[in-house]
Amino acid sequence: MRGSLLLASLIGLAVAEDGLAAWLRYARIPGGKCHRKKLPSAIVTLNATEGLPVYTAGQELAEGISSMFGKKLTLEESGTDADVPTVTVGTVGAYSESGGDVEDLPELIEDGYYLHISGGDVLILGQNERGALYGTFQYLARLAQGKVSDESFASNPDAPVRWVNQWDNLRDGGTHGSVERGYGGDSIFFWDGKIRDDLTRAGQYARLLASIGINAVVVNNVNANETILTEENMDGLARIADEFRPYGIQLGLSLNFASPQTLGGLDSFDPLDETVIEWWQGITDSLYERIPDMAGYLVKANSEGQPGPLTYNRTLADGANLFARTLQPHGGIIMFRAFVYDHTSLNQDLDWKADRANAAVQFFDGLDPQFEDNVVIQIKYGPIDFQVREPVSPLFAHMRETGSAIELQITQEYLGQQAHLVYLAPMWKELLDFDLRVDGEDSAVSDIISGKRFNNKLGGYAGVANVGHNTTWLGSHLAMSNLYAYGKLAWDPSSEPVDILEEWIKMTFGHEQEVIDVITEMSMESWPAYENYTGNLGIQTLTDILLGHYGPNPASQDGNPWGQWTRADGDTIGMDRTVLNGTGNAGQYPEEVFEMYENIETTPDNLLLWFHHVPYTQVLKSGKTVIQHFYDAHYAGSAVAQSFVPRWESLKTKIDAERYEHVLFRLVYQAGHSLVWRDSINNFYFNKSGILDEAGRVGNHPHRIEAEDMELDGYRTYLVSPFEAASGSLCIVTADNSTQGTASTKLDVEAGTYNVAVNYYDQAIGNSTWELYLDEELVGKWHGDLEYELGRAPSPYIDGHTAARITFKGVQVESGSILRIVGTPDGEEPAPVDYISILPEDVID
Ligand code: GCV
Repeated sequence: MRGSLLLASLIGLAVAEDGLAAWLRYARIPGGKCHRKKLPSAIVTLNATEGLPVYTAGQELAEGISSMFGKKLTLEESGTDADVPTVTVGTVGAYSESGGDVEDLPELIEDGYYLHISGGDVLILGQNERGALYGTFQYLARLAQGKVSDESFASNPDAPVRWVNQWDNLRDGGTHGSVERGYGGDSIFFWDGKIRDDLTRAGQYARLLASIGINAVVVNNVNANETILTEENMDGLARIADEFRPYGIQLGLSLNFASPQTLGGLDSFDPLDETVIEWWQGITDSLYERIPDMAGYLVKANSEGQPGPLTYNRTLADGANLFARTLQPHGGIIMFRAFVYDHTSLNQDLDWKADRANAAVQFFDGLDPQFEDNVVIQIKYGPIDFQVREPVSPLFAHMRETGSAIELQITQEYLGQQAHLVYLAPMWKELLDFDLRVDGEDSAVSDIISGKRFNNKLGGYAGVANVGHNTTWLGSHLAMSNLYAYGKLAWDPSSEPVDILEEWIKMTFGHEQEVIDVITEMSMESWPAYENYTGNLGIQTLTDILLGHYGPNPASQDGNPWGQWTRADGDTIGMDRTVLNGTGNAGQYPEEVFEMYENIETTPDNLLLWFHHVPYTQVLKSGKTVIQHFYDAHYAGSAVAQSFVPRWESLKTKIDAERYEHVLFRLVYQAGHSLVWRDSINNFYFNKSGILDEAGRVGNHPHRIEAEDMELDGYRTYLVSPFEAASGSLCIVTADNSTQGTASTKLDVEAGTYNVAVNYYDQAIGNSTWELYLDEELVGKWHGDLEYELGRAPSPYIDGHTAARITFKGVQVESGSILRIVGTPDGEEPAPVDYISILPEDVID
């Protein structure tokens, strides 16, 4: 593909791209020829062995410079003539052995690198081979951004653990398909219970990850299947590790705690039982025999149905240490998840003090000194589960003797599932910068996990990425900024999200200032916008937590033992997490932070409902009431999402057609779905509270024609559940699965040009067809096939997940025209329609 890129840029055409190369496209640099003199002519790799990172670095340099500048470099194994500008790459040790002067080198820690650029003479030295490759990617990234100036600096990672987690299942099917919470297609590692024969994508993934400083990938789901440990699958894992190794990426493995019983045939999985210990030691030894550089394990225990040590009245430390000890002879580490809670017995009606947010600190209480040195506690950023806004988990303040890692989620499970643009780095940055004030001292989360604050040897980052076989990796080109930013922040949490974004855009979409500006502005506005239209004031993402975690369904959060409660009733809303009256969760934070959250006056508005239970009429620091803030924020957030479409369209001639159209499709969809969110949430809380929107918008839609109010033939009305997912609670569906339905109405608008929007439901159980006519003239025809176009969780229901909008722009409408929609059902999908909006220019509703 790079060859064709080169050719196309030579002849000045925009080229179609499928996203596979992501930010490593090595596209031709504008005006690159002028820079050739500042580039090396030869590459020297020191002590390079094929299949290891320094060798890879040499290949990458040759390919990158040729592709970006059209300059072919020679590859040498030892020094070149002094007058040939050369890029030399290797480890500090190899450089020293080759006679290089290492006396004055800045200090490098594991994985760190030194980069010295002086015209075409470039020296890239890694503390280890991986560091040399990181330095190489950094040099190439600079070139890809058009930076050819001299430079000399060392760069060390902030934390030793910079892992990616994949929630890949061994098989497709079941509730979660091939990749749990994955929106980019099937697993790149597994198929049909085994490791894929063709692991090309695994190698390509490793290349991408190495370029952003990641050092390990846990390849299988934390909801682990014991059959990952069959002899055949262990052989397969070794093949994945072989694909990773040239890029310095180590393989990590999720384990199912009960494997000694379910796979090994033992009658127990008690972590203190000698036969169980021996069994695990045997497994670990045979894995390391196959994969001597394996990174270690990841374990989810006693959580959401996963087995664990508590079954035997053993502690979580007993569980973690079991694996830690088997790994110690091999130098491996165990990432033990703090995501431990009981989803079966929490009851919000019986116990005002019940709180899932308390679980992690309670379960790990007192265990800190008991963990082995090679245990890292992997803690989700917030106390619940990857919500649009959470305070940082208080557990970070409790793990002092044991290293901890923050678990971030690149895959947007609760944040739009890659069908909505949400750039996550600003949220991560806020979390990493948050100062927990442990013992009244500076205690930024980033300093706790790097090991600096409590002097821990281990710690760092785990990012749940969940890429898939789709060429876009994550299912959306723009979502790849999140993967890129994750690596960059894990390397250096002091980096600014906006800077990271701009470098990503340059490498991914090119150097045109307008392209950089538009994508930067849209991305930086996207998290606040999404928060605005999905869940404000710390109430969490008000999604359907029982199904899909995608569309709106606030009622689903309460009344079940999952504990993601809002405690909304007719007058009040929010979780009381104070020590004084509530669940006591605020008391799990160190003193200064506790005081801030305990007191409603000092709790920031954006976490008000996380920590306090208040009336809808509670006045915020902004002067608005809670309910009015809800209404306004939902309108403001969805208005931003509407604006993404024209902003992206302004880049039409500046971006290759394939990626332009792919992104446009998603942004148009997001604009429509943000309205579904806005109206669902506003209707829901209006219905609950009975408080009118001061601006008169909620429940008042003068441009809408409700489908149920039209003349129906072959269609019937249908009460939608949840009610707020339909305008007026009702939609229409065809009378049966085989009869066409028609809904018509006479338009009562002035003659003119309008945008005509149709809100319909696209379920994953058929591909209905809709046709829209004005006075017998076809305005548009579309199919219910979003389940193939978007990777987001499919839903069979008529609900907030499946609600969608299609808009026909610039339609000439006559007063008294007959508007008719014809729906043809397919499979089980009854061509559902919610409403039609006849919108004057610039009106969205
Ligand atoms: C892998 C949430 C997700 C689950 C996930 C779990 C976890 O509950 O919805 O899909 O399971 O978190 O992180 O273990």
